Amino acid sequence: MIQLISDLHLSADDPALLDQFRQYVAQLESGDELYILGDLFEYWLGDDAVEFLGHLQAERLLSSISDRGVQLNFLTGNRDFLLGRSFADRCGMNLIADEHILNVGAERILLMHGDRLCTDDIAHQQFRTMVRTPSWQEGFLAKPLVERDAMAKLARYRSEDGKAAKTPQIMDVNSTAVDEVMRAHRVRILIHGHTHRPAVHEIGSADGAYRIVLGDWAPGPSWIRLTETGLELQFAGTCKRLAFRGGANGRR
Ligand code: LP5
Ligand code: MN
Repeated sequence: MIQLISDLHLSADDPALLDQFRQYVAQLESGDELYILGDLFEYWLGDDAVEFLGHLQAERLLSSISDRGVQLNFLTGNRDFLLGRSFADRCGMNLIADEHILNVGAERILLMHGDRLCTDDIAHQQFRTMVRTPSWQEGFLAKPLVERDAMAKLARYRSEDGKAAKTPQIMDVNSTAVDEVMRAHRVRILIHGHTHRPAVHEIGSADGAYRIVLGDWAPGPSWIRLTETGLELQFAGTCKRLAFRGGANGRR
């Protein structure tokens, strides 16, 4: 079975959330696949900062999941984009690209974190471009942890401050960006997180095309269960289902 989650925003300040994650993963069995679509962590300062950020228990939990034979796949979000191969290897996780194609039966499904699709949010796209530059990352990771932490806290503060002045539309995905990325990958199903607006959207511009958005984990877990015949999105005690038509691949 395949399951997908995103936007837990784990932090050492919230041990109850880690407990919820532990309870959720307990139902996964050997041979299952778990896809984490970014922002598993509240913020990430580099793979050398696990102890500093109080994430040793989270690391142990992730390792125990992969030790049980569950395939762990991780694509980074705008909070934990600095999570790298060293941490992933320690936890037995595969790192996958922000535009990852998941083949399930006859379906090709595009997986993303989602922030790249928020193209109306110019300030975010500028910030994103800067922090995704290898030279910027090299410089940041070379700084002492305390300095990195201060910068991250300032960025978080500025982000919250900036969000208060943005309209909900600006912070949602742009429909043209969605259309373009789905056409480029020739998919009719896109799954992402980031916006914390869980839903199954039918995309009007193409027949039988859907955008499915995972929820965050406040107040409770949100996940997608995926099979060859369809998917179920769970959030806040609600379940939305989508049946795959089958055989419609590559029509876009
Ligand atoms: O994260 P969220 O959901 O609150 O908001 C996002 C966008 N914000 C971000 C910024 C992150 O929250 C910061 C994450 C910290 C990562 C830690 C490591 C790297 C440290 C980097 C230090 C420079 O992604 C927000 C969107 C919103 O989603 C909805 O889509 O609107 O975008 C912004 O707020 C863009 C802002 O312009 C970001 C401004 C950050 C400015 C940083 C300056 C700090 C300089 C420090 C120099 C000493
Ligand atoms: Mn995000």
